[in-house]
Amino acid sequence: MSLNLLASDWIADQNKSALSAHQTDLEHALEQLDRRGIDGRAVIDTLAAFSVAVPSWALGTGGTRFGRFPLGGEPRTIEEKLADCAVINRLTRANRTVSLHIPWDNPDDPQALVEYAKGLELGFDAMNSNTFQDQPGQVQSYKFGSLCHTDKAVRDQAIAHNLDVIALGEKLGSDQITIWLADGSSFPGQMDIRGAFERTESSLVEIYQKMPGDYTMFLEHKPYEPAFYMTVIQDWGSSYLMASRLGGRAQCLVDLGHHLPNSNIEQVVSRLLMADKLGGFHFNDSKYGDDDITTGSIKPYQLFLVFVELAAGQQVGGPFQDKLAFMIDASHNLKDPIEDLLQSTDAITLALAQSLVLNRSALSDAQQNNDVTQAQELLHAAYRLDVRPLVAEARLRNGGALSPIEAYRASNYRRQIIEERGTEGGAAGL
Ligand SMILES: [Mn+2]
Repeated sequence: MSLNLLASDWIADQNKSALSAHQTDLEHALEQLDRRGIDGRAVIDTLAAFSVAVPSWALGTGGTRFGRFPLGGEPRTIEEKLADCAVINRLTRANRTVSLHIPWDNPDDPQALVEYAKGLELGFDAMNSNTFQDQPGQVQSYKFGSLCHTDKAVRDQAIAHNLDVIALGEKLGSDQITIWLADGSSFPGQMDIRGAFERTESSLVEIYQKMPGDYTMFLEHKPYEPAFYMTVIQDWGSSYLMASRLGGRAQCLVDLGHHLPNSNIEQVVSRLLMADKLGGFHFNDSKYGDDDITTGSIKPYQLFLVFVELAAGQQVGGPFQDKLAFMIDASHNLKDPIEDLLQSTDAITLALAQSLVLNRSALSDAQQNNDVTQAQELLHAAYRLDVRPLVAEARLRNGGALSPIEAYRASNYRRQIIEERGTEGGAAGL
């Protein structure tokens, strides 16, 4: 299989020509950090331990409701999706898990899939259920909602689906389920606002109570779309309320694109962290709505500030990975999806690195003394420092590529999978 091209020795070979320039850049970066009293080696250790899950649905070409322009070579099966994820992880060594979407990724034999994934050095992250669209042969329709529906038979079907996803997750070694609460209404008066929340709550309580003891439920809020007037769980406040009513194993998940324009997402992150209700992230970026475009392509400073809040909550370091679920949630309609995910991973890791080189005690002093200028200077000093050599060193140390996109292009992987898989699309699920 084409994966052989991306074996470690091939990547090491690709790295050779850029190695000496990288060493020079790294030494310079470490020197700069040293002058500021920051241990750059410790930063690299944290970066090398970091991993963000790749979503199975992002390997195909996404589209808009107006059209879709497949690139070719899209994975046709869950095995092919995992093969693409493995390529990404071999290049970055920072995407060690995959987040599956059910029923899009329903495996015939879960145990065989676990073995196959292991062979590719991949594990499974949070499972995603889907009650926002009707599947062929489905008895009840989700046209007017799922967990919030007025008809108990529809709610029961949605509850049963979520429990099926949890049971499958158990077989795959996942202990988390992300429930995107897409239910809502498109017109004022269509839905009893309070009743819809209460019905959603009773449905989630049933799922929560039947969840295995080691399982965590993530609630994913969103202000609008697919519904245009209101979503039942529209923001972090409703999400926090619901998660609190459910209990300690229910957490809030922050999808960066699921906020109204100009929302202060880093503040949302801080609040949820403080309340011990932050479960994890869906990383992406957006200009206007839930655009699901490449992380860091529009608001890299916001991404940095989100990581600054995580670092302030002492989520950085050892417990960082255990406490929070980091996932990319993207959809690409122009770029090669693999290149897009490489760029997103790079942006996320860079933001983490920038947050780690922030002089936190000096910032704390500036805040205490109401020295506004100095506070801003300190943030900018961290944000504008070129931390790319640290991120590259973390990749190199883990056996990844110094320049993931260059190595990916040199491998001709896309050309090979177009030959193998053809030019038809469909992997994005919709
Ligand atoms: Mn999401």
